[in-house]
Amino acid sequence: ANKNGGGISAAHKVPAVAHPLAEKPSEIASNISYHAQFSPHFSPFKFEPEQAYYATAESVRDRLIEQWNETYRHFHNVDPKQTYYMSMEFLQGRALTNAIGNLNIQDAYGDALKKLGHELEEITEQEKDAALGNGGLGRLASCFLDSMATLSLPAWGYGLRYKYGLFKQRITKEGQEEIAEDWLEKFSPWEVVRHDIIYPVRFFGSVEVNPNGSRNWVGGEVVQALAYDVPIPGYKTKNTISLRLWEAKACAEDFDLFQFNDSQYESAAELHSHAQQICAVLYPGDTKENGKLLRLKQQFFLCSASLQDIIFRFKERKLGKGSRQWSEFPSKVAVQMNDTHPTLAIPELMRLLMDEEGLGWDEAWDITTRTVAYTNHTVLPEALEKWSQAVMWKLLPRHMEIIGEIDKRFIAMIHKARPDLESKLPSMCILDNDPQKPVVRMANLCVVSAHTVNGVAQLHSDILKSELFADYVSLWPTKFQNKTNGITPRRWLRFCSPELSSIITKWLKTEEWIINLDLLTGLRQFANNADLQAEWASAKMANKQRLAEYIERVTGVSIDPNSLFDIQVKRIHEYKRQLLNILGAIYRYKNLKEMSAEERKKTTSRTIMIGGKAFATYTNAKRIVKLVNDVGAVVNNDPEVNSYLKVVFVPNYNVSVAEILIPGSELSQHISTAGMEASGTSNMKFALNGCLIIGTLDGANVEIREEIGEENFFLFGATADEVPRLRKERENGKFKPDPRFEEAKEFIRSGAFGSYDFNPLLDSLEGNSGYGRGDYFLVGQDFPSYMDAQARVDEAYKDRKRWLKMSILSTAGSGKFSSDRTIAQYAKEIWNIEECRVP
Ligand code: B1N
Repeated sequence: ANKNGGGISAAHKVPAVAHPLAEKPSEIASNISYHAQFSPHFSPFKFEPEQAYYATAESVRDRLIEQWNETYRHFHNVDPKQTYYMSMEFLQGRALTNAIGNLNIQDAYGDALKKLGHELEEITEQEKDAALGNGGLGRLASCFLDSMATLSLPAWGYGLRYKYGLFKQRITKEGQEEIAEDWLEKFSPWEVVRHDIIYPVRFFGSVEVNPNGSRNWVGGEVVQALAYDVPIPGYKTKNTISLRLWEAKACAEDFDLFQFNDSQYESAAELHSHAQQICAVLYPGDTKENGKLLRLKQQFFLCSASLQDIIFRFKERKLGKGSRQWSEFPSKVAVQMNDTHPTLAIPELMRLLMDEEGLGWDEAWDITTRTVAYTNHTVLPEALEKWSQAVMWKLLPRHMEIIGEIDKRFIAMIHKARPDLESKLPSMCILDNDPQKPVVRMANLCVVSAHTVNGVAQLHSDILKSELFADYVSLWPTKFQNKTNGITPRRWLRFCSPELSSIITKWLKTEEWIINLDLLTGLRQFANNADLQAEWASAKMANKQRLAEYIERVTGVSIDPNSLFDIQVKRIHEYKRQLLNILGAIYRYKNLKEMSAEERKKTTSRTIMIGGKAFATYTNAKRIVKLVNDVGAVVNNDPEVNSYLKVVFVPNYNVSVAEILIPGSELSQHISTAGMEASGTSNMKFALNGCLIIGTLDGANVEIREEIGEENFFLFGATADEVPRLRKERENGKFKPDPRFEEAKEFIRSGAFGSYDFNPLLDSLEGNSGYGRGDYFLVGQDFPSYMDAQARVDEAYKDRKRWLKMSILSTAGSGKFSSDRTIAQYAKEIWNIEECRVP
């Protein structure tokens, strides 16, 4: 049963306490020492960086708790419409620098730690990344939370508290090795468990029909969802919102003492171990899906717990305000589904409204469809979730009934209202009843049920309307929107590059750009100014030096801060074309080898850094990791060329590594096959940090190039609308490869990079058909224009003034890509929510 008594309306409230916040460094220092002594997690008297980190984090958390509670109370009293961002992933990274920065107490904490014999920078590096996400989709969710808090919006995040986040990547002679990352190994100072917020979540069982015809889901296995809250502070606002993460627990009664006493230890604890499995690991796929029952359980667990909590709060806030109508629900609640992963929110909200609250179908459907909205993040066919109907019937029998009914009513509506679309029904309806493999198409369920469907960059949203969801557009012309992604300027400029930030503040004569990023356009007028250029160059150099030290520390490779720092970091995927990058590097190496010493001196020295994780079972992605490492081993140890070229694989790319790489970058590669990268978000982070982009017309690259000017963007490659024709032409044997492309591949085949068998990788670039074969991603097609663009990069870098101007213009043109802009658009155009600022 739901023993939930949480929330704000308990009969006995915590009396108000005056908690004087230390302001002076000496007071802060004693507060930190207090935590080290009285919130002990280690043996006494130890105050190494690790202990100092935990004590500092707890001291900062105390400050957050006050404004956090105030925010909750303010939302409760004002009772505004609130958004719930539901996501299977949040890639939060570290929290300490961000919290200190948002509270604007860097200097005081820096001084306090000095008094205690520590450096703030060193202390912050003790923190483990919270990596409850795979890549762009999870990091976007975290940037969105930062912006929701900063814009003082009534909004929350809901996710899962995975014990093991994204794996740690280690590079061995074999290539990538995955190691479990236990981010909670000690504990996280940023989470607060809410023992009073707990909901039952059922799996399996059956549907019971009551005499009055109503239906009930009974039996099966019941797991408890327990809430852990993480505070999300806003910048220059008191508002501190919550990321509520659910943990799965079995009930004490589920432990079978009788069996245990009978020495049947495993079966006695069976339900406990089932519950523990649910939040054990983050699904490690990014754009690759496989039908794992456990993943479906995770998804349902998130949806059910979150919706029960949302309904609880909806009821709680009505208290003292007379009666609340269910019809008010959509004007109090907006649910945003981050991709199809939380699609089960749709049938679960229907079930809760009908079976638990007694509403009829029509009313429940009206409420559900006015509440939920869906964001699509990919058009890759293998990433579109399809669940086996048989598995769904077993795990969620009541939800399958509801999904079947939604589908039936959708089909009936088409027959009645749009007979012209009847021929499209087989691909438009929700259930795919293919007798070989009957599945539920989650994206179709979302499009049919959500009031709004959006893509994440203009090009991607256009492709959704013209291809993936084309058939629905005439039915619901206003349902489809674009919301170009964004990134938080706090983490991705202000805190990761304090050097560049102070220069920007100095030249703009205001710090306002941190919350109004469009103000960066004010830098344009100074792009040619020699003083700004000199300051800009010295900030870049400082960041490059810090990056070089990091690379040397983790790889042992020493790199030259005077060379051009060229970076590609993202999940390893064939469509992202790290292979194009490394083939280009190989050609460059071969070319350098063939030059005279004199000729070499005239070239632009480069350090090419590539980093990213490969899905553990994605063989070709792992081969790419291996190839980059093996090329690096040869090139970096070749005394003839290694002052002109280095190739480094950056191990274990994650949020905190990105915070070192991005500020130190000068060129970054965003080179996916056009039409395949929905948006990309690191492209925005690099551009914001004055890093130039070499890229295709894909995802948000298109808009970045528009904003910063085409003369400041190294463009190459086929366009999205040319891709289908080019693939056809290849299949018909019409493709003539560039000799440079053939040479680069031949060089690998010759064994120049060791004895590992790269042939399967090279073979994927040959032939003429099939996904992943016949060069589906058009590496060969784009290779010549890529090499030409790289030659333009080399030329541009020789002209320091021109390069610095381009770099300044890149930052100046990045204002649009603030997640504050993105979230303001969601708030206005999808959620219909307004600012609710704590006074
Ligand atoms: O979402 C990002 C985009 O910027 C990227 O272009 C896009 O690739 C990324 C299944 C995904 N799309 N789909 C996923 C993640 C996990 C998973 O299990 C798919 N990630 C993206 C933000 O919009």
